[in-house]
Amino acid sequence: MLDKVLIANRGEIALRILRACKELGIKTVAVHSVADRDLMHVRLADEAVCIGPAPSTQSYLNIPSIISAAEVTDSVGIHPGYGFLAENAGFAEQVEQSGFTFIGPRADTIRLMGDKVSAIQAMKKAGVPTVPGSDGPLPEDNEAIHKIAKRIGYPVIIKAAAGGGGRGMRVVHTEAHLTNAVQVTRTEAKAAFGDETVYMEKFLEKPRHVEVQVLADGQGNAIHLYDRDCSLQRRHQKVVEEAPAPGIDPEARAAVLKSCVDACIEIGYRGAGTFEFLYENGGFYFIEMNTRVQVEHPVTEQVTGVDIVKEQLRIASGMPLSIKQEDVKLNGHAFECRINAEDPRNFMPSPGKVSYFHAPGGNGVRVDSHLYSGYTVPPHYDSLIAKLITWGEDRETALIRMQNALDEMVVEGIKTNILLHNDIVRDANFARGGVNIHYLEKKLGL
Ligand code: MV4
Repeated sequence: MLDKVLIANRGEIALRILRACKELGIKTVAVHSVADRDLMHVRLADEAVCIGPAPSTQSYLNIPSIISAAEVTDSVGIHPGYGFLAENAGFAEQVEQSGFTFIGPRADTIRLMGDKVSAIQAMKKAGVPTVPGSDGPLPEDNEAIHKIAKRIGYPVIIKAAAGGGGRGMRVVHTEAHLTNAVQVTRTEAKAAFGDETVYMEKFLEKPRHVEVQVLADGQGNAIHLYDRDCSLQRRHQKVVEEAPAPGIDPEARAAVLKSCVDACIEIGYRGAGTFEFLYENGGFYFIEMNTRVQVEHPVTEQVTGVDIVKEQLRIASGMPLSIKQEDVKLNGHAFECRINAEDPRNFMPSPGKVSYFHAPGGNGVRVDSHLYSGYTVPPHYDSLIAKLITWGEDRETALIRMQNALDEMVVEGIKTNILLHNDIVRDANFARGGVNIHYLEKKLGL
């Protein structure tokens, strides 16, 4: 097992990783910016190193600073968490070249998935169902582009190969708008990512966002931990997630889960990963793969009993998967509400001092949060302050527990989106299950 792990992140996920390390007897190193001296995990870590000023470009994204911190503390592994450097292939490469273990996939796997065109091609080849599309980058020639769109059928969507997560996309409804849309998306992609490569897909109008969690040890073993539904989102920011995805066609689901496991074996995947799909009219369509632990991983942990972060640490230590597919049993249902420090009227971040915090509790309630009374939420980072997770033997029980938990939770001194969550978990359509990716924005009148 890794002797000492440096946690290259902050907030709730840094605390989550720290707890997993402690359970495994791994020593911990917290790295933090000047603005983050008072983070909960910094207090709890065996060692702490300040890696730079508050802006993340100078601290949590500062690769030399993080690798230096690993060197001076004699760390063995580096866990990137999510966001920041988690899916930066260059970082993974430098970590390994400096003699440390990157707790995640190999750098070339991260690179393969970072380019959405190569990710789709690899998955299609491995038998994962994909969206009808250009099957590669769009050519220069306009006539050729029009031919591809005609074959796919309008509406189509133009996406940047270096994009993902909703950045650099444009929907085209008719032939007349195609040339311009491709041109504008290319220009934006070049400016935002330094890569003007774009590709085309059939635009699915009312899909759900359903994703599959996998674990693979890079030694020929791979399993899935079933699926999650993350359709409830606003401006590509997930708001509520649940596991398993409700009301999915059983045959389509069994097939897609198997295809994800097969793909992991085929590409020699190592670590935790997520296959993102659009789900529409009973069919799954792969769009992207995430090569990190995700914010919403706890809902999967609650319904499978598998500790995903501990598995990441075991895999990085060179151990084979500790669980076999047949041992993974789906048990009950789980929801996660992302609690953000934000203004409920305009969704603007609302940092500041938390004068009082009371976490909910009771049967089937989990709170992943670094918050405490007296903590000041800095303005420099993501506004996620807590993840409220509830489990129940069935979906209705998990939902009632979420309603109660939200009522119990108290955050004073800053604005939060708790009232928005209160509204969502009492929404009749949401209670029924299976709303599509546009539901929340429609409900909010956007
Ligand atoms: C799509 C799509 C419809 N058709 N692709 C947005 C985020 C990025 N991961 C992919 N996205 C989409 N790709 C095709 N072919 C609709 C979206 C989309 C979306 C997807 C998942 C969750 C929320 C979304 C919100 C708007 C658009």
